[in-house]
Amino acid sequence: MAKIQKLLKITGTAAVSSVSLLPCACSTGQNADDDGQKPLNIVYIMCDDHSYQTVSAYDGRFIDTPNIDRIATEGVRFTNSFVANSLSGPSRACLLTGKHSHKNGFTNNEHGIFDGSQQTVQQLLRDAGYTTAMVGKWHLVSEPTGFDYWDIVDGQGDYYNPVFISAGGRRVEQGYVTNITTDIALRWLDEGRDKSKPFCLFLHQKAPHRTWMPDLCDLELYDNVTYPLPDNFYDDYSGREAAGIQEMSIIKDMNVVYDLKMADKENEIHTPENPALESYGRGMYLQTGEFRPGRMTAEQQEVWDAYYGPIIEKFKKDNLSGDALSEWKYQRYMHDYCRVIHSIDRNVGKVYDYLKEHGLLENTIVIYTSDQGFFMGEHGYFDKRFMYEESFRTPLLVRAPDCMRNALRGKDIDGFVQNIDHAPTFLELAGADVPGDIQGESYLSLLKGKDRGWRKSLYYHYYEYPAEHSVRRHYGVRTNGWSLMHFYNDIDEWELFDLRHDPEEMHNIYGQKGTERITKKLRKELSRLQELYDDPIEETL
Ligand code: SGN
Ligand code: CA
Repeated sequence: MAKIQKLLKITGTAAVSSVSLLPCACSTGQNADDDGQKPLNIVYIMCDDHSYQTVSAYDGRFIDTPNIDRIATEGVRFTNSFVANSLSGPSRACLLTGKHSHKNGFTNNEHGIFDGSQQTVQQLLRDAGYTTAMVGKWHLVSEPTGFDYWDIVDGQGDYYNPVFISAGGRRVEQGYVTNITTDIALRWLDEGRDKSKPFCLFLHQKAPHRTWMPDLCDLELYDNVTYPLPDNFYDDYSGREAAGIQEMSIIKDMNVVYDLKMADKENEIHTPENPALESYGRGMYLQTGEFRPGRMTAEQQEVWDAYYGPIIEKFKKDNLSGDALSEWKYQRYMHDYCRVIHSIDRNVGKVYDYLKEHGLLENTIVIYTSDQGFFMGEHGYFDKRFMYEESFRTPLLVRAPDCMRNALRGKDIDGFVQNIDHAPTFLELAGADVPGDIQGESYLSLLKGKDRGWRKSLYYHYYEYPAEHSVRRHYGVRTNGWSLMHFYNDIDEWELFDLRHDPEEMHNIYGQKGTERITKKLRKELSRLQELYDDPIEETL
């Protein structure tokens, strides 16, 4: 412990990084009035793979996130927030277009290239007089369009000393990605934007994406915490074929060297989890991704090794196997993941403080969400992709500005919202027309406490297969109490869950006696949604 603290002092890595913010010339801006009719500023903070289970506003079992929670306590918490396609690139394309994947063209990460010439919310906002910026993870392959300013990480981005790409070219930023991304965004708010216009800032953190690398100052955090194992960690997937044939199991697929950083100097730890990675020892580890030579500075590596070294030694000595090994993996995964979240929370606090200090909270809507949900060991999984609740849902907290929020402060909103809804919401906030081809709905009415006529069901469609993690293609419908999904391509399996009685989705009751009526109703609703969103699916394979 003392050694690590000392090393931290040497490297100068600190909890709060050191961007110097110039005094702000603007105060509340000129774009809000008391009844919220005029355009408001928008700060949209989206993380990558942040599960609602690890936002304490939703679930207090794992971690405390006071800064993120404050958005809910001073604003609202959406209790039914979902995505349309639980994967990064597709989710971002849904966000920016307000359309489902088959309409915006970006259905999967592996082959997608976003067509930036199509209609996007950022361009429409610009047309409506806003200045727009995009900072952080972009992941849409083509260059960003429609922003006055953009500064994005390269692909997935790196945790340490990340490469950023802007209109001016590529550069390496020294430090930890969550701090750097936040600082760039605040610098734009402070010095970069046209202060005569309302602004819309997309602040997209790369964290907490795999491989969950904490900031050096957070390495020891939660060391004494033991995380509760989910009830269904040892799921046997009976009756759920698609659930069983994936490759995202902590037990069988999570790699102790690659994912959990057990790269011993002697190169003795090899990983039996995944045959493709069988020889994934330190030698390989040090050549890839975050650990390839030159990514971390020598000082950073020294702090890192000082923390992981003893854990690696103990891991070797203990020589765990079976359930003990699986549960050890789960604990390490949760430790790293929660530490990464802690840094996000601290940086959300930095954004909040900036807005407050500069009088901007009064006329800015602040949104906190993730590009999708994430499994924290439920069904034995990490990753996302499935229409199962943990990955289909995503946190959504909204702090409306003072002029709108009095009636709603600290309340829950339970209407079904989806990531295609942000674009029309932002446009309505801006006082701009919402084009007819946008498929989402503005949730401004929900924020104002009105939910008459709001949607009662959601459509989902996931496409990325064959691909990493082997989650089969599927589409489905979710209503208040039911989830129906159809896995297709090289499989033909329907799954039906009674969410009121089986919230963990362990019992597929599709085809069982007594479910005929509800199945018929849901199949009809599914067809209605496929027609509504113009996503005709061949049911016969
Ligand atoms: C990477 C990860 C996967 C993850 C995808 C998609 N592997 O390929 O585990 O599912 O991204 O994630 S890694 O070894 O490269 O980390 S997404 O959030 O970007 O869609
Ligand atoms: Ca993601």
